[in-house]
This record gives sequence, structure tokens and C-alpha cells, in this order.
Amino acid sequence: MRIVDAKVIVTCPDRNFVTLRLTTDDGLTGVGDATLNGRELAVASYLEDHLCQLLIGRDASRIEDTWQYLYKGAYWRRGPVTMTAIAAVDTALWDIKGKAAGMPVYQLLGGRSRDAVTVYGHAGSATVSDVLEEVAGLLGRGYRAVRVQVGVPGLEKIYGVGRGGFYEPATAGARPDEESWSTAKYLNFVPELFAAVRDGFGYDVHLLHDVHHRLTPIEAARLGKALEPYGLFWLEDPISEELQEGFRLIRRHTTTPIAVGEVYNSIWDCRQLITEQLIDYIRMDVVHGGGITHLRRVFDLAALYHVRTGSHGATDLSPVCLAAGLHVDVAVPNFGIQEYMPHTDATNAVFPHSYRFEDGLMYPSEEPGLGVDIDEEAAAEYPYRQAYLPVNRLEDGSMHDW
Ligand code: KDG
Ligand code: MG
Repeated sequence: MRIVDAKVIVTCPDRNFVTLRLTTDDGLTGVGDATLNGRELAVASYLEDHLCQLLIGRDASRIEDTWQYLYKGAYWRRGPVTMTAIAAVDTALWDIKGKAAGMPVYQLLGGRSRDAVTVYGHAGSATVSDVLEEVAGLLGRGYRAVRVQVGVPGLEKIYGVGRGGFYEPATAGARPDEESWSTAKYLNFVPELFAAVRDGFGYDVHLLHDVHHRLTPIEAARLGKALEPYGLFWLEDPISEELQEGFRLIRRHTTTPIAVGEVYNSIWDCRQLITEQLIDYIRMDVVHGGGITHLRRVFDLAALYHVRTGSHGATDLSPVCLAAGLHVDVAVPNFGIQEYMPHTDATNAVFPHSYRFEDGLMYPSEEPGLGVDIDEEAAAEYPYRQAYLPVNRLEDGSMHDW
């Protein structure tokens, strides 16, 4: 089973996606997501200009060896561009292996550990009363867990506050949008939001919140403490993720569970957080976490330290990544929760798939392989459009974390 073709497909059905499609000499195909939001073409080039030619002629069944070949063989290890490219190859090879075996990929990972995958939905509006309406809508659709974000009075645009139920932070154009930030205004306002949500909906629904890397450790400790009465499922990315020992300080002050990892790319990025039990949920995902092979390794390390999974699942992770992630979620013993932001109709049409959402739960495909594909003709109707994630400034104009 040799790889005879490796094709990179860039398409923009409402947002940009990069997909790798591998074909073997016995006619099997496999797909892998290679999307890196706002830096898509860098990964497309890494694949097209450096990896595709190395894949031709390789034995498609040797997934681990191919992973090591691309990781160790680059010399320049890790980093989001490299790891996203490796992830795409790895994911496509798992897809092919599943098709060759006639089994859904979760069977090859050891089979189901659970019947379905609990996902969290998103409520993010400018005002608390609009957020409450959104939470009610999500609960009506069966969600048992909701991430709650709100606009902060005095700040014009902030992370997590969407446009009509569909959140897409990247904007088309030649320059990023600029947002503004005041930690004081945010810290003073957020507890009110959670008081209102608990008041309206009680304690049976799981509530989550994403700080998006904006606080210092002592500020995050203060927020975690202030939110303790509201029993959050998790507080996500309270501080920037580079300084792993920074989380020790948060841990000393609060029992609010902490979730981290959407910008991590390898087991080395999260090793200290996991082994020192500084977090409760690891949020790495298939596309930015080195593929199914590497993500499984991270999740197994996490299991040893009572850290559960909570994979990133924003709209910039394509249906190929979501399909792959659901196979991992259903198989690993230490699954926690999966983020779910539905894709648009145009995206879904370009990526036909058979995973499904029902009553707050998701089910991976039962088809051989991942159960997702890319319709190349449909993809061709949506050419790449340059888009950037926003940048963020403090009110005095200095750059801050977005
Ligand atoms: O590309 C960046 C987004 O995926 C990210 O901002 C979304 O923080 C995010 C989340 O938790 O989904
Ligand atoms: Mg996040």
C-alpha cells in the first residue's frame, strides 16, 4: 500500500481551510486537516514544497514511522506550522488505515470507551440578557454544557462575543482587526455574568469560560476565586501559555478547574502542566497537536495525572479535524468534554461527513476510516481569501494578548 499522490487543497467556504488528500496505489484515499488560522498558506507551502514529495512511494500503513520520519527528519522540531503539516499527514494515514481495515478509526484506537461524546456549545453576546437568551436556546437544543462569554461595558469588541450564534474571529482583508482590552473592567464584570446565569438556569448545566490568555497569574487567581461560588466546569486559558510554572500561582489560590492547550503543538509544551497537575483539562486537538498519533500520546500522559481531555473545536478546525477528534474522544479513557462550534452550510457541503450531533452529544462516523471527505469540485468554487485573527491593545495603545 504505497502512497502515489499527495494533494494540498486550499478552499474558503465562508473561511479558509487547508486539506491534504493522500491516495494509495490500491485506490484508497485519506484526508487530513492542515488549517492554521490566519497563517494557512505557510502550512500549504510546508506540505507542497517540502513534504509531499517525501510521501510518494512510502508505505501508507507505517503511520508511526512516517510521523517519526517527518518530526525527527526535519531537524527543526515542533512549532505550529511543522506540527500542523505532520498532523495532516498522520490524520490522512489513519483514514487510509481505517478504510483498509474496513473499520471506523475509533476501533483501531481500542474501540469505544463511551457511547457518545459530550460537547459544549457557545453563548456569547454583547449583553447579559442576550447571553441568557442564548443559553436558553442551547439548553433547548439538548446541550448540557455551555461556554459563556459576554461583552464588557466600556470595551467595544472582545473575544468570544459573536455575530448571531456563529462565531468567527478571523476577518477577511489585508490587515488584522484591532480590539481593545481593560483587565480591570473585565474582572469587575464577569462574576455578574455567572451570577445571572446560575440564577436563571440553576446548577445542573455545566458552565465554561474562556479568558483567552489575557490575565497575569495573580489576576487569574483572583478571577478563579471570584467564580468559585458558580461552580465552573472550567476556566480556560487564564494566562498566556508559554510560562508553564505561572500556573502554580493560580493553583495555590483557587479550586476552579483550569483548561489549557489549544495553542500547544507537542507533548513537550504541556508536559510540566500535566506532570505537576497544574491543569485539569488538556485542550490540544488533532490538527495542531501533531495528529491522532501524537494527541493519543499526550492524552495517555494526561491520564496518568488525572488530567482529562477537552479538545479545541472552533470553526477554524475543519470537519476533517472534528471527525478525527471524535474518534479519539470516544476511545480514550480520560475524555472530559469536546468543544463544538457548528460549521456553516457551505463548509459542510465542501466536507461531506457522517458524524452527527444529537441532544447535546456527538457521535463519530461508523464508516471505515474517519467518515469525512473533501468534495474537490465544491472546494474549487471557494478560492482562498486572505484573513487574519484580530490583535488586541490595552486602552493606552500597548499590544496585549488576543
Ligand atoms: O483560531 C483561534 C480560535 O480557534 C480560538 O480563538 C478559539 O479560543 C478559542 C476556543 O476556545 O474555541
Ligand atoms: Mg479558547
